[in-house]
Amino acid sequence: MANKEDRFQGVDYFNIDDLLTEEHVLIRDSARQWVKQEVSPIIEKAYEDAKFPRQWIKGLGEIGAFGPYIPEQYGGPGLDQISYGLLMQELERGDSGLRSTASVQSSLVMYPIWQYGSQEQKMKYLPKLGTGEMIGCFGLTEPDHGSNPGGMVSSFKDAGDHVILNGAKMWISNAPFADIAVVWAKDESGRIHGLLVERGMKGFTTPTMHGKWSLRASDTGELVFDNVPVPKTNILPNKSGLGAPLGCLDSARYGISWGAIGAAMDCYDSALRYSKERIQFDRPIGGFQLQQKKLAEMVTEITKAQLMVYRLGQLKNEGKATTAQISMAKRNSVDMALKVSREARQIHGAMGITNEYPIMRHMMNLESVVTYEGTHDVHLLITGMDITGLNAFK
Ligand code: TGC
Ligand code: FAD
Repeated sequence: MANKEDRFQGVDYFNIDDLLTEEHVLIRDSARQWVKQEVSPIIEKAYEDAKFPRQWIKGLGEIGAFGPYIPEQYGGPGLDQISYGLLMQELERGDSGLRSTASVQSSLVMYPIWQYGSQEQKMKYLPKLGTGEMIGCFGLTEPDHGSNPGGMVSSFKDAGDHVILNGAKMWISNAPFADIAVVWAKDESGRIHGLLVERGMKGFTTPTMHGKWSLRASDTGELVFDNVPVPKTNILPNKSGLGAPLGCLDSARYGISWGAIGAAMDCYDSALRYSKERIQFDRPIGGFQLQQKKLAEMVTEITKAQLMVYRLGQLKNEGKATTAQISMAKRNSVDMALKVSREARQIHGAMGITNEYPIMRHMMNLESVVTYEGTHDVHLLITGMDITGLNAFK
């Protein structure tokens, strides 16, 4: 079992660090240090066991990874969007499943409560979600509605002071151990609303999904609602319609656009080091032009993606980032990271398929990341729609 020293050094070919504030660097470096100490020593075992190590939750809260941009009045650190991006980059450098847990908690659970919730809901849930005392999940996808969530069939009926919820969600990150689920379902008129469904509510179960060869260090499950009575005070009052869950996705996709670069950085960092240490034909393999081509193209693509997400972060800080810009960045970063992981795998030769190195794990993880939060195709069609004004979905 791999338990080697984590020698990751970061990748900054265009001196992007010069654009960061002291606070950004401090946040990034603390997260990097935490990942080296707490994640790297056990990630390969967690991956093999297909278990999310729950002992990470407290530390994630302490480094500010749960709702970094949530204001202080709700117990959050009130950081900017570039800080959020840097945190996701460092976590996904450790493992995409780790970043998933932080993405879901921040952008898919805390964000909708903060943006669409009542004052009571914010005060009840946000501080505990921020520390990790409470863990949440986000139920949008259904067995028959993945890319097309607007077709969902989960629904609820009015029953006085509560509603009765029926339906099922699948592929839900953190479902097996979440304390609370933000669930999207239709009312009797067919309008989509967000409901806060708590573990322990009658008729609510969260079976674990097994058999993943990707994102194994993240627990994935179903959400099953069999006549679940949900108090009306648990419905998010301030936004409804498909735009409500899609607004959360904008925030999560933004985080992934940074996160996937972290996975690519780890693959490149490992491949560069390996290319200098591995000797064949009496020379380090890094001296061969074919290996240099791979490495040079990897660092070029990482740098291009870094510049895109940094600018996107500035736009997000100014409240100007569009859904289409976020789609382009999510798609570009994940596609780039997948290609980098495949090239890095080749540079490591046979060792690249083992858990002595992080490459194959990142590569397998990225096969989930390229599908969830909108597939590679869906994001291309969002860009296509934006530039042509023509909707390919309808
Ligand atoms: P469409 O008709 O285009 O839009 C419906 C309404 O929503 C509005 N809207 C948005 N609002 C806010 N933010 C956005 N990003 C928005 N995009 C659209 C839109 O203006 C409209 O509003 P209104 O008032 O006119 O009703 O919707 P559509 O049904 O044609 O679908 C468009 C499409 C395909 C792009 C969308 O459905 C989509 O993005 N599909 C992909 C689904 C997806 O990404 N699912 C992710 C599930 S969560 C997940 O994967 C978590 S993984 C977590 C982890 O582990 O990290
Ligand atoms: P489908 O929508 O069936 O797509 C299948 C293929 O058809 C894809 O290649 C797609 O690009 C293509 N396609 C679909 N429509 C079009 C079109 N109009 N034009 C061209 N091609 C098209 N969901 C949640 O709600 N919460 C979660 O926490 C969550 N976590 C996840 C964790 C993991 C590990 C995974 C793998 C998924 C998770 N998901 C979650 C679900 C994820 O969001 C969906 O898998 C994703 O949206 C795609 O849906 P689908 O798998 O049903 O694919």
